[in-house]
Amino acid sequence: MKDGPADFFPPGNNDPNIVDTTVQPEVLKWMYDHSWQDAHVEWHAIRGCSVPGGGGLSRVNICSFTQLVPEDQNCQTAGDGYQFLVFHRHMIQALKQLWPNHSEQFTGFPKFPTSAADVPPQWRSAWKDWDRAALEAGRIGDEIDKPENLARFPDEGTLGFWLQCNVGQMLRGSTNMPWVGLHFVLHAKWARPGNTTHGVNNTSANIDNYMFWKLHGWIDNVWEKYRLAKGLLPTDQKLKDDLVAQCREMDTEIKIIQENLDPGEVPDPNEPLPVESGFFHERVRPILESATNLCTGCHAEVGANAKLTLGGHVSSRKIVDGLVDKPSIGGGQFKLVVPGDPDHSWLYLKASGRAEAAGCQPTSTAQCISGVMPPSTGGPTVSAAQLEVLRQWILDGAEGPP
Ligand SMILES: [Cu+2]
Repeated sequence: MKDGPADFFPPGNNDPNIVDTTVQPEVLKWMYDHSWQDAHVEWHAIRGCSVPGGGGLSRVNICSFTQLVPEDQNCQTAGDGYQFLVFHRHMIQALKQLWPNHSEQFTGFPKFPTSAADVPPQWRSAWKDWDRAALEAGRIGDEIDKPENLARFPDEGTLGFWLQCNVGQMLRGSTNMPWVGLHFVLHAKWARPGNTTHGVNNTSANIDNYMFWKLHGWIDNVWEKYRLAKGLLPTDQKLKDDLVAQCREMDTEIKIIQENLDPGEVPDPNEPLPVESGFFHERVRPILESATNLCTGCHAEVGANAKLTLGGHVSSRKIVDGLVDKPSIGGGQFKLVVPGDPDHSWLYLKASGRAEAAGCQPTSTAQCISGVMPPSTGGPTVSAAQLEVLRQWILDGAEGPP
């Protein structure tokens, strides 16, 4: 894959003055394959559910998923400003992890761009100077670690609000907050009239655009500089938890889009789980949710593959209920778990790589998909010791928590 921006021209028009810049085609394809553009739209739309006509951008009637609608709504609270920062950081980090050798594409402007020299060559001829308010706001961002600038923002959410929200939107109760509107003017500045298929001002496709990541990366840099100046570290547990929460929200939105889920099929992520104990909960479940086996990457609580949930925001009781004496979808006559009989339990057969030899017979409701799980060409990834735990649990009657 190449570095830097990719050129994009509208069909039949190679005028250099109309060229737009996107991320590299490989990245574009990955994002479309994973419904990132649509999920990004839904993420913003679900934060507009409290205003009349809000959520209107949604293609899946996202506001009907009332259990997912955040209390913090778009540009109403500092909490929304904070989520804005965390969510866009989650996207940036995910892309950098996918393409560690091309992270430049997802890295922000090193400073607020103030002249044509600060932008890619494709955009230089279109450079126009900022007005004074925007220029001053950009300077505050670059110098966020100066005491007088730190003092303007009592917390990260207030900073996020200031960076995100539009001209005229002021945070209730805030004082000393300078001009608001940076995120919007940055988006507007790189819009290419007549070439908006992947335009940074095209709400449904703006993440395609190279400048999207430059401007959001700059916003992220400002936030990080603020955090460091305030003594907050990238390794702080709260930040990690908040990033995971945003990752999960995006995943849920992706599943709603890709699998056409109804509101009734999506659990409430804020509903507390019961405190549980017992062999399954303490010994088996951690194997299913471990980072090496990653079963719950595909078998989580929302939109699970093969309708099989092995972890996520769900009680162990519910996981076990979904396994014991339940038919499989890919294991023919086999049930997922037969108490006392691991060698006829599809879950165990799949995890141990013995499904192929088990003699699966397709039925009217279940075909036979006998490859090892998690998918691998080198045999089971669940270790021998872990398989022994799983086997023991089934032999002992496959009990769940009371
Ligand atoms: Cu966004």
